[in-house]
Amino acid sequence: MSEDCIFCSIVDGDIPSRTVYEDDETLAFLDANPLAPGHTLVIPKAHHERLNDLPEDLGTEVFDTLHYLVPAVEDAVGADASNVAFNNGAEAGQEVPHVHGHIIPRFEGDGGAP
Ligand code: DGP
Repeated sequence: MSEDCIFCSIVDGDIPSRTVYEDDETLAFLDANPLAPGHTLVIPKAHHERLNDLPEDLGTEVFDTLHYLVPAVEDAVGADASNVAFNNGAEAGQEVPHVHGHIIPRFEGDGGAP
């Protein structure tokens, strides 16, 4: 837990979010600024800023959640495909310094990758 981390506040329930999935180690919720319907973020509950900082076993938990959720999110919104991405570090566009993977549903004819 980091005092001034938005995503830690979501884990703690201090900031509301739309939960998509939760287990002991990971949480998934809808992105507040969705790039597509169903745009979902998957995070470790524990605070780690970047993938580089993530213990290997927790990385496995995050990947397991992504592996389960990608087809579930696609099915839920009727998507044909999805972009699954991590912005890793501020210079790479990471705005929230708590590891998170994006699941961005994609639809035929929607214009290609973001
Ligand atoms: P990134 O650029 O990879 O750090 O993406 C951060 C994402 O987090 C961005 O798509 C918007 C989302 N986001 C930021 N603040 C909040 C919040 O308070 N709630 C939710 N649900 N999403 C947020």
